[in-house]
Amino acid sequence: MDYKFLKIENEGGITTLRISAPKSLNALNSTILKELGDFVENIGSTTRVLIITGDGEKSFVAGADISEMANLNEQEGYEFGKLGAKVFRAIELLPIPVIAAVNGFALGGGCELAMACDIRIASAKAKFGQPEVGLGIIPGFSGTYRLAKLIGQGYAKEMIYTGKVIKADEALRIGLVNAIYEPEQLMPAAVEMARKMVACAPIAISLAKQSINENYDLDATASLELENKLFGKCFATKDQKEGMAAFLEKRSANFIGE
Ligand code: CO8
Repeated sequence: MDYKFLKIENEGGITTLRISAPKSLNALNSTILKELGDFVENIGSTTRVLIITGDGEKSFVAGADISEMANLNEQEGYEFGKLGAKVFRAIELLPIPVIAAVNGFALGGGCELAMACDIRIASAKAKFGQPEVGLGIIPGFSGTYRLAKLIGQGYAKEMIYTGKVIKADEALRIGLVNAIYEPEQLMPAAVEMARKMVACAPIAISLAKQSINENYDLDATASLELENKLFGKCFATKDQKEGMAAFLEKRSANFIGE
């Protein structure tokens, strides 16, 4: 599939995906959502880490496309929300790390997209918010779920009920992002983080991600049991033998993803 709204580059196992709809500050219309869904479904094994960012200097993603939503009826609203939620869930379930490099506005569906990624880092110019109630809707791409899980119900409710937009330093303070960089340092920082991940055992990272993701909704006993099972699985991989042999032989490990 040729993408109209996605710009994709791959170097050394690190794929950078830029959402590019300059006329609407990269707002997500249904074509972009379908392109994202297709990209995720066909991502292939050359991508070891995915970085998602927004094209241009101003915006990561300024939300779902308001002009497309303006005249939807209840059923159409349900379907549009379902499409976004499905694509974001597919991103969350990718068996590789996904870093959101938030370069500007991350509002509504943009904040929700960033939250579907494993890790968020931001430009000092980034702004975050769930302004949907000001438009007469609620966060509909899984924002009520993920924001409350990520930063706690109290502050999530304040952000969602007021629709307030917060700056990068406040996003850092509440744990919505891991780190802030000067705008020109954001992508180098994302790539540096991704390189550290590429140097590690891919199956181990994938199992760690599965454990963290699935533990989210389990009780303590089930969580620890799951982690125990996935921990055991690591010992069926060649990379575990290689990683430990390399340590004992005082050399660098050469992981093969098996
Ligand atoms: N949708 C469509 N167009 C947009 C959007 C958007 N979300 N955001 C910006 N644009 C367009 C503007 O309309 C404008 O177009 P034009 O040049 O044709 O007038 C262009 O982008 C540039 O925007 P501005 O002139 O407004 O730029 P400013 O720098 O003045 O302001 C802002 C930037 C603050 C980002 C401002 O554009 C804004 O407030 N945008 C809307 C942000 C917003 O409310 N986002 C949430 C949308 S709702 C949502 O995401 C719901 C997700 C769940 C959906 C569930 C489905 C049922």
